[in-house]
Amino acid sequence: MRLLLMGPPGAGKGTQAAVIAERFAVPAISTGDIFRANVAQQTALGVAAQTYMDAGEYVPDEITNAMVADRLAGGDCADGFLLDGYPRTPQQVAELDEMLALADVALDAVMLLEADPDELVSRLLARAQEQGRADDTESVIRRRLEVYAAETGPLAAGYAERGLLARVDGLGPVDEVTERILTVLTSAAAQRTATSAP
Ligand code: B4P
Repeated sequence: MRLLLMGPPGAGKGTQAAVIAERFAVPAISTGDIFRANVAQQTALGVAAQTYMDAGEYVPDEITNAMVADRLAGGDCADGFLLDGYPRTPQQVAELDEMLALADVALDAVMLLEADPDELVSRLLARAQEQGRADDTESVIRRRLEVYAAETGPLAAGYAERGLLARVDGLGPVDEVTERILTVLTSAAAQRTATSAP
């Protein structure tokens, strides 16, 4: 399975990605996690990304696209992957399309986790208390939500036109959200098997 998990900050992408990836035996690739690991180690990539992340802005496309291309070239992605938080801009969508076309593979499904802004802010503020992430202050959270609405929200329409988009309600207990996603993916997997059958 080749899957995308989209949704605003705090919708539960990272939370759900781990479970789904395990269920489908594919690597979960979170651009946010890769950036944070690089920031923690102060690599050149981390230094380049940190200012943007701390301000709630997106890291520039050239940096993000090169990082994802490199990660998807890993042998563990040959049979599938779950991309969490990528693509987030039209240029990232175009670049991912090109990467997939070059590898002669296609996406199976794009899941869009949805939740209302008040819930998102309260989840992220709760996480700020638990984990102290630099970008989980209220003003930066509000900025991340604005950037998402302006740049990433509109991308869903393109995937809907391709027949790939599944909207999933991200409200409620984590297990229930997982069940909703698995229901969608099980039917996508069945469809994939049916269309690839001789
Ligand atoms: P991310 O790491 O992707 O951060 P995020 O959008 O906040 O999502 P995250 O996965 O952490 O949170 P989740 O919703 O799971 O990105 C961080 C930054 O990296 C970006 O702002 C940007 O600067 C940069 N970046 C990343 N990708 C990029 C790209 N493609 N292009 C450019 N820049 C990029 O969970 C949030 C909280 O909610 C958690 O505490 C969780 O425990 C809780 N939660 C989850 N599900 C819940 C539920 N059902 N009920 C209650 N709480 C729940």
